[in-house]
Amino acid sequence: MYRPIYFTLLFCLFFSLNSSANDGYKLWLDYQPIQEQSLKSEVKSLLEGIYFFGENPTFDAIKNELNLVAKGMLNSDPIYSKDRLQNTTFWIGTREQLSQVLSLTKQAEIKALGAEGYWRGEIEFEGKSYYAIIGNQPVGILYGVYNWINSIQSNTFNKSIEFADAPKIKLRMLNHWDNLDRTVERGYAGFSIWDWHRLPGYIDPRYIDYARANASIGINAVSLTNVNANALILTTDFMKKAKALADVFRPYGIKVFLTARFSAPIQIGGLKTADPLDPEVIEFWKKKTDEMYSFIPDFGGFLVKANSEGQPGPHEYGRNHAEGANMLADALAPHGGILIWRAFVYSHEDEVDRHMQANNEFEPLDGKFKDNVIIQIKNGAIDFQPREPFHPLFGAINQTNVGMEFQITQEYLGQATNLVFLTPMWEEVLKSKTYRPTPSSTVGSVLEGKETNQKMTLMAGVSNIGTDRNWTGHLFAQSNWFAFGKMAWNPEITSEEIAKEWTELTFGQDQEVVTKIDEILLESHETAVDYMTPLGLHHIMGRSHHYGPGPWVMGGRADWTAPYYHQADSLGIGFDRTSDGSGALDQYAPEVVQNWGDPHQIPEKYLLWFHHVPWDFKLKNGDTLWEGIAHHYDRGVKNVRKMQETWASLESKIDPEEFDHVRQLLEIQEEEAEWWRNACLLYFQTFSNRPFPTDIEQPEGDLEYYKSLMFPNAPGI
Ligand code: BDP
Repeated sequence: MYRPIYFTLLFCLFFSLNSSANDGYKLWLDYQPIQEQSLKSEVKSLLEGIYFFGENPTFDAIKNELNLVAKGMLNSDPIYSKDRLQNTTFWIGTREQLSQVLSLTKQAEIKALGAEGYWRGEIEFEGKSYYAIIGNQPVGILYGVYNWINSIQSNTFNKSIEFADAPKIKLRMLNHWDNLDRTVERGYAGFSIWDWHRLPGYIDPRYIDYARANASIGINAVSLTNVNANALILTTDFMKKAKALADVFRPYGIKVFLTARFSAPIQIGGLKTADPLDPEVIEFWKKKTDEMYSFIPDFGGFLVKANSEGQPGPHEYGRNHAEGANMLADALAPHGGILIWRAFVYSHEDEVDRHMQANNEFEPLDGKFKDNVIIQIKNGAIDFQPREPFHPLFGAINQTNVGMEFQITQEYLGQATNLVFLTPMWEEVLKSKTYRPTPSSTVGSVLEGKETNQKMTLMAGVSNIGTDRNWTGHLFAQSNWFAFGKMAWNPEITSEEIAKEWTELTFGQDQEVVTKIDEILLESHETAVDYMTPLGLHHIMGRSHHYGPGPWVMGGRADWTAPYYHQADSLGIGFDRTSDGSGALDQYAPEVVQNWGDPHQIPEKYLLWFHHVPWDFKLKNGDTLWEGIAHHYDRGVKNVRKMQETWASLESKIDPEEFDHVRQLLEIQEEEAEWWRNACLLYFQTFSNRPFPTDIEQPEGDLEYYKSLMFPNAPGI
């Protein structure tokens, strides 16, 4: 494939000298001058008469943001008044602080929005009208301010329209898989932004921008460290470092969590055991937790990966997950802390289909976990594959708090070279009907706590953030960070809404730009599934780094090989998980079993996930399965080219640095899509023994060559 390398070099040189080009650092908070005159004067009149009903660190954070808004949008400074009535136009305060000037009805309306909700609109007082942003707590106001800023950025601000909102999920959390040496497990955007070595003395300004970005999309919790945890994070030195970060994040409403290594009592406590029922172990965790709270009084709690992929856990001592989790939950409870226990468990010693292992472990324990435990469940039962049917645990347990774990970092979805907007995939999962505990239940309604009396709700996303100047490696990967926050705030939001919002905030409101970028975003996930794992194929990527195709990967533990999952043979392909096969399908509600149990009924996107079907199986469009597989792979490649063309057509309207960054990455994506298609089709052809359909671009290259490719230094391992 021809790459205009000189063109690229020229561009790089040009941008390194031209500081006005956009490197993406400001994310969706790039406050550009307001073009529209009436909006401009409206915003100006508000920013020149701000009155805060009190003082606190969150109000300082709001002031900082308003300063940036005034500078960027109006090239001026805001004016903060000391007197509520003198020349003020814009009031900011809590419901209580404004109680004197609010009607009782308005007070009740705002109260109902809860701790993090906000209301913004006009209030009349003594014959004059003021614009106000009000919440029950300062953090609600902060969210309201960001929402107000967004409305200006997207040119929809109208003073006379009231707007109120509140989150539907309580804990909206990023999980960083960051190691203490600053490498990031499955990180594709440079190193960890946590500079542990220079903490606590040095506060990188980037921490504040990180907190601003999170608060602007409603994220209120972060777990700083890898789930494959290092016990050192629980030593006093590291607690001081974590405290420094917690202090930066607090005004932005963000709580810090840490990952706890189950064997820490042995590694840093000098004990001989980590048995959760051992009195010395219990005492170790109690003391550790108390110490943690002495540094971080609002510490969120611990996140734990136990007895999975070689991580230590309660099973070593003959104890179950509930006994392990509850012991830690007891240590946290007096401080109001939360224990998040991951359901991503499977063992190579267990012969049972990996798909089934989490349910087998957790279903019998339903109701046995303490109230301050949340079970964090990945969206699907295998592992963040390009597409997975929803995890059967959603709906199966209903006397335990459950939370969602999505993966924002694109471990299996093209890492930092592929443009893939993940929201349609998340939306598909959230809208999936679980039929349990009630016939109308969906994954989303279960998560929102609507179906049970679950008090604590959680949506976690594995972060895609690193030290790259644009934070996420690929500029478009910013959309996934943004979308995650929006979805955690409101799991009922649609992909279209998020795409439009992100595009407008990132690229402005030119209609052609918005329409075309939204089209790219909204088609990108299906496109990636087509050229990677169509029709329910899964886990066929390169070994360990998970970069590129590897349907031939064999050797070592069976559940880390590809044939374990695709089961291709001369008769057909796919994993039979019906009752004739592994039986995993039976872990779902009977309605799901009925819908998905028949290969002719199941949505084709899940076909090979649950069924082993013959190569000549007829698909709905008349293709045989073999032809269908080939057509999907081919369509994936062609759609990447379509994305390239659409992007190219926007050249004159996009910042040149951003344009070229995405242009180059789309070229890599095209090559990688072709690689996936060629390698997978050539490999599967050795089983199907059928020719490729004539209407597809014939896969070129040699299977042995694709198999020989090695990437020992691929990122994220
Ligand atoms: C897999 C990753 C691995 C993680 C694991 C987990 O490949 O690096 O440690 O998930 O979620 O997706 O614990």
